[in-house]
Amino acid sequence: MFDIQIKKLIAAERTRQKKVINLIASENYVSKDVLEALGSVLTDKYGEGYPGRRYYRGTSVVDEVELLAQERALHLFGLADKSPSIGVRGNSISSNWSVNVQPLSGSPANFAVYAALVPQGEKIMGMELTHGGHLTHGQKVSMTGKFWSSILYTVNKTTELIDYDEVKRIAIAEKPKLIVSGYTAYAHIVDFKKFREIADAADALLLVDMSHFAGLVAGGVYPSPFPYADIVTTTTHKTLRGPRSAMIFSKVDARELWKKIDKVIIPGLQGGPHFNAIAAVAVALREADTPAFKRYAAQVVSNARALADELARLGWRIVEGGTKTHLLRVDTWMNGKGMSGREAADKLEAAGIIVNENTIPFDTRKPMDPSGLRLGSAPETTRGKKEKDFREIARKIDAILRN
Ligand code: DSN
Repeated sequence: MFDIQIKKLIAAERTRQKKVINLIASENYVSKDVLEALGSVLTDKYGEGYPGRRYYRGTSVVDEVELLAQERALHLFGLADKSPSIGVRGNSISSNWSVNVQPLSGSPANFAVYAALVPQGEKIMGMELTHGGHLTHGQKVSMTGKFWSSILYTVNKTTELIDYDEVKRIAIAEKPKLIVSGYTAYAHIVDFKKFREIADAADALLLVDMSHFAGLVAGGVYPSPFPYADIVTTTTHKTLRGPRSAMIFSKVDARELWKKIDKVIIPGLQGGPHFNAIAAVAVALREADTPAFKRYAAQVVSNARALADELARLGWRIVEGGTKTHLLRVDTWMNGKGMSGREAADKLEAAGIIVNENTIPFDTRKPMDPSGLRLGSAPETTRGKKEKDFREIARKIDAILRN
């Protein structure tokens, strides 16, 4: 590379990544193949539209790239029919699900779903940010909470888990057009069947945002939302271990949700697809469709549990009482007896452990300086760490925070 400044910065980031223990729950380390696809000539090509229906010429190769990504996405999540045929959108496989692989990231993916399916000003219902929901699940500071009227549900104060009866009560009373399930900081298994019943009782669409646990679904260690959801969105760079990108799956039936979503993505919201990212997603999807990835996903969950159990043994309060996924939240504030999440994250960073400060349910502190930390096991599991390593990381965290 001739640009010495950027070259140096890339090298510095590589060194930083190598030196630290990375417990960011939404990060991971991609393969060389994913990086190669990202850094390929595919970045040079414009191709607004969809395969076979573009506004640009010279798209025969990128059409294949996009179709391959769609095909692999449907296959990975068990949505492809056994017998290949011409599919619902001209793909080489048929399926009761359609997938759009063009969203540039998770936030525009969620935004596109609402824009396609919920008239502006109507109600959407998602989980409160401080309890584990995402900004784009209708938080007031997000455009999703400004363009739509958002109803936010919380977890139960005692268990810190979803109270399905309460969510149902709110949904029936408020009658949102769409309910969001799937979170950024919820460490337990979501009962998607119950969410389907809630959505049906409220006559609402069910969107599952599986961004955080998509890799766990692919690896068979987290229940699939597809039997119950109408729409599933996901980013591709967390547990799924791909590049920064996103996908929207929609059920194919008489409602033709996919047609409305496709129209919002382009021409409604985005321009030309990032074909280098789509190719890198295709690579990651193939990598995730292997026995090795299944072992990885199981190890991710087992490692998170080892981390949570050891921290709990050392006296730290784990939100929700533990974890069943790749992430956990630690209450560092402990009703004023401990330290804020920001202070804890600063101390850990100074000692080479990278985490993010995070709110805990019913937090009395602000999101910029909340009461806890969120820890995740996916990146360090990619680096080969096992349960004993994570127990050791827990002891390091304990020693740093108590010092
Ligand atoms: N902010 C991301 C996360 O860390 O979970 C989601 O967008």
